[in-house]
Amino acid sequence: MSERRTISYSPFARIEGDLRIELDIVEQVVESARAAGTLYRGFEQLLRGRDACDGMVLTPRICGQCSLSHSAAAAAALHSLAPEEIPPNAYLTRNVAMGIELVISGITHFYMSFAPDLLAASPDDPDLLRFGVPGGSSFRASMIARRKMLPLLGILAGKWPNSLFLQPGGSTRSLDSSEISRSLGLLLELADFFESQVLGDSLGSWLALKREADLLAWLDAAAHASSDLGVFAAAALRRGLDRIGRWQASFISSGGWSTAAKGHWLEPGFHDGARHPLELDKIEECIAHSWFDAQDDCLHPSRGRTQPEAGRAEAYSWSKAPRYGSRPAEAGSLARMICDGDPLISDVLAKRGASVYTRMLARLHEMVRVVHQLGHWLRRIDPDEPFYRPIELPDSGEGAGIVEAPRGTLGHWIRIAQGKIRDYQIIPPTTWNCSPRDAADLPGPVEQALRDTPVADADKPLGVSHVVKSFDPCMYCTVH
Ligand code: NFE
Repeated sequence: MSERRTISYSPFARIEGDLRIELDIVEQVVESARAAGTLYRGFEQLLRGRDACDGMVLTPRICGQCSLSHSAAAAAALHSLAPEEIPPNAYLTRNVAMGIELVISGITHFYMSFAPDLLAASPDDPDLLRFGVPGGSSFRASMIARRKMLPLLGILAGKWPNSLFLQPGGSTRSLDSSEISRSLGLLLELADFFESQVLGDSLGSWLALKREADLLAWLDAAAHASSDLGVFAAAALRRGLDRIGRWQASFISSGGWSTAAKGHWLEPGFHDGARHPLELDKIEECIAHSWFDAQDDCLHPSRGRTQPEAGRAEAYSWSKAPRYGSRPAEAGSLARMICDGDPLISDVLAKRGASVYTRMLARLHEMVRVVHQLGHWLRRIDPDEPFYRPIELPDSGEGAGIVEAPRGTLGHWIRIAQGKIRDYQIIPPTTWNCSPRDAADLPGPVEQALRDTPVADADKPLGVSHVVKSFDPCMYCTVH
């Protein structure tokens, strides 16, 4: 008879918030998984009845990692209620600030959350000692680089987290030319960290890699092989991280980082082997297995409801289950790179699937792309032009603000009447990724990606941890 058991893992070390993973394990391999957000928060209920603009103050408090993203989505949702365009400077400063938030988040995730597990899996590997927390040389360098980004956010946003500089009319923090120069200087220090520590190469040379064969040849050079990315790639492939965390992925990306009312730096889309235009009408949130009142199972967020009902027997998570055209979708760096048709990551995906390795490589690669792009946006800011335009909001109406947060697509849907919030619905990226099953019993992306993960030692489920952390879950955002 085959050995079969169910094990629950919670909490997970070094992830944001409260996640429980329940696994059905047969012959030391995961047969099925359930991902649960075990904390209830209630931000959507908190917002009901408040002033229309309160979302910009309250929703950044959902999370310290992506507070700017929530603030940008809240401001964009209000802006969508008004016809006026905002100045180009507003888009550019928003993009730079959100790009920095993405890089801070990505550095934190790689060095503080993911890489220490590589060392834990092979504690005698001298190459991996650099990833030790808190003493490893790479860990220390990453925390210094991260800290240096905070003054840059101080210049751009006034403060971080929980800045109020993004408003429906643009940015209330105008930059003068000396602040732009200082920002460019700080950006050079960030680029230097990526070149000397992460890549062992220039940003430009890395960005010239277009296929997996280029990457493998690049890894042959000693300076690249001994960089943090080189050591990660070798360790990940040695451990078979290209064979776990795989699922038949569909991807969602809003493109993000718009530089005008229309037009994104990255192509938006829904990708299921081919890219389709992103149609926001196809988004629904289902609650068949969530602790919410289930009068209507799946609703578009503009009609969504958040009515907790803790007693439901068939439910196992405080996360709802977002679906796109009834299908689960992965959000995040890998999704953005695939929807954008990034040649390197698309080729790695074709060869190695939506695996732990591909997902982590996509996050590192995207950070390099963003760091490279930040200078272009900064240099396009014109200090003599406005950053803000006063916008008159209507008393009633409904709108949506969709942005790309570090972990993926983030949407805020707002309905106001007589200047007050009637309804506010939020779908953060980890709600996409860590969603529970839906009414058709379709598991969410993390649940599907955990299938077939070997669990040789149930007391040390490192493979499970690699898979879960490759999605960089933030459960505070998930359950908001
Ligand atoms: Ni709480 Fe957040 C998520 C991100 S949503 S970290 O999930 O990135 O803006």
